Order: sequence, then structure tokens, then C-alpha cells
Amino acid sequence: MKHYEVIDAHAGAAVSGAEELAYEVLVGLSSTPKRLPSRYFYDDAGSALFARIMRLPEYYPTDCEREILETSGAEISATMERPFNLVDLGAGDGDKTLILLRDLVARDVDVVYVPIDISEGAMQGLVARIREELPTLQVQGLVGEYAQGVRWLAANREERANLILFLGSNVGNFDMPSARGFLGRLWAHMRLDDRLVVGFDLKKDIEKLLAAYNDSEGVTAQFNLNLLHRINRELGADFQVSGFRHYGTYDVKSGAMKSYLVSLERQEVRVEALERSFVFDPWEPIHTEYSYKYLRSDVDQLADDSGFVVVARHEDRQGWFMDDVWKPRRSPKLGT
Ligand code: AVI
Repeated sequence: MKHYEVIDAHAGAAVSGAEELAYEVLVGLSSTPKRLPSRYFYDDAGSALFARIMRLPEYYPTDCEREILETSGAEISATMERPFNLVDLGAGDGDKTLILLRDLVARDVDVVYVPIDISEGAMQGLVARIREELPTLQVQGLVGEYAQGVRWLAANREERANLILFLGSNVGNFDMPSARGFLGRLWAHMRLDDRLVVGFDLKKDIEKLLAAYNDSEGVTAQFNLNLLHRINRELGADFQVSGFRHYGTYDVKSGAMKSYLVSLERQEVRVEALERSFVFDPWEPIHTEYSYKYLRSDVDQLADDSGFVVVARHEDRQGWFMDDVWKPRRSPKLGT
């Protein structure tokens, strides 16, 4: 039996995946300042680089969240009536979720694990690891974007309640209107007895933030630059990747870590799929990622604005990271 399904997000859609990337590159590199969306980081190579980032000593969010799940994981899953699905949005290598899964399997809880990830390579690795470590666990993985996860929830609404994980401060990669929009869409597809666990990276010493996004081994730089390799490969572009450098900076006003690729010289890059070139001036940046950092009061506001009530809040000892458990706020009149 195959334990995951590859969903073609573009089946029957007006544009293919390659056309969508081409469109984003056209719009982003024609803008001033230039930009590219961070969701394109996660091809198989990018997902593998992100797995390395999570093991770096400077990248504190993973260790903080691991501590939270080790301390409070059983309490988080105890918020669910049984049986339930554990839906993991952006599961990646599933390393942290395995903390919850080991506990659930040890307690013989009737749970189906539904990891959703954009990278098929990451999904293969995750499913193989689960087959090896937790062979009795039911797994139904989906290779697709968050939107397919939301669609899966809608299609499986009658079956069981869902504990939805949106860990790792993935929400921080959305700007604020998009965060409200995405969480609101989840809200609309959730049952009243579903629960959502959202990981938030909290505002902290700026030096810690800068170190986490400018690591000494240069893995974050490779992760950012991989976007150019991907565009070269998938759109027939000729980026000289060594002509760009990674730059991560913190904007205190918006609370965002911002990542850029900065052109080191004047260069012209041809993108064959678009039949056009883009000129980069020396030191011209391409903005590639936001990683928003939150105050606890920002999180309260976001929960309220996207239709949720905070039912529990779990922090690591240092107060650097927070996993919030939310339930949808709405009357059963709207449907269960
Ligand atoms: C996936 N996401 C939550 C990571 C973050 O911290 O924003 C991606 C990342 N970018 C640079 N380092 C890690």
C-alpha cells in the first residue's frame, strides 16, 4: 500500500505549476524592489536544506518547539475526543510531530496521521521513517500545498475530528493580511470539535534573530540561493548564483526577519521560459522571505480576527516560542 498521494494542485486548473512559477518570476522580477515568493524555496533540494537548518545550533525555533512538544504534547493531544486525525500542514521531515505520534501510539490512541507537504522527497522520507519507527500507525500523506490540506479537511469533514498542526512558525512566512486570510479559510472548513495548534516565534533579542537567519555554516544562504538554482532548472534561466549573496535583516517596525538575495555586480539574467531578460544593478536586492515575529498580544488579536478562541498556550522555558491551541468560535447554527 502506498502511504501518500501526490495531489496535482493544477489538475484541471487554467495554469500549470511551471506557468505559475513563471508568472511569479515575471511579476516579482519586474517589480521595484524585486521580489520572489518564499513558497518556492521548498523543492526537494530546498526541503533538504531546511531540514539541515532545523538542526543548526543558531536556529533556535526547532529546539524550542521540540521542548514544548516534549513537555506539553500529551496535554495538547488530550484536548481531542477520540478517534481523530492528526493533520500536519507543512510536515517537512516530521521530526517534531513524531514526539506526539510516539506518545499517541504508546497509549494506543486511534489516530490517523495526515502529513501534508509540498516536497515529495520530504514525504517519502517521512513515510519511510514512520513505517520503520511506528509500523502500526495509519498514515495518509498528501503531497501538495496548504490549499490542498484545506480541501482535504472539507472533503473529510464527516469522518472524524481533526487536530490540525501548523507548527514551526510557518504562519510567520505570511504577511499579516495573508495570515488572517489563511487562518480564516481554515476556520471556515473546521468542525466545531476540531482544534488547531499554531506555532509562533516570539519577539526576542535581535542578535538571536540575526544569528538564526545568518548561520555561521552558511546553510541559510544556500537555502535562499537555491531559489535561483530552481529558476535556472525549471524556467531555463541563467542566473550566475555566485553573483548573489544572502542577506538576512530584522525590521523592528514590522517585526519581520526579512531575507534578500543581493546582486554583487551589474548583471543581466535571461529567463528562457519568459523570453525576456532582467537587469540587476550592483547591490540591488531581491526580497525573498518574511519571517514575522509576534508579541503574545499580536497572537490574541490574530486568533480573534480569524475566528478562533485560544484554549491553551504552551511556551518553552525561555519564552522564545509558543504553540497555541485554538478552537473555532462560531455557533453550531452555522454547522458542526
Ligand atoms: C519554514 N519557516 C518557518 C522558516 C522560518 O524561520 O521562517 C524558514 C526559514 N527561513 C530561513 N530560515 C528558516
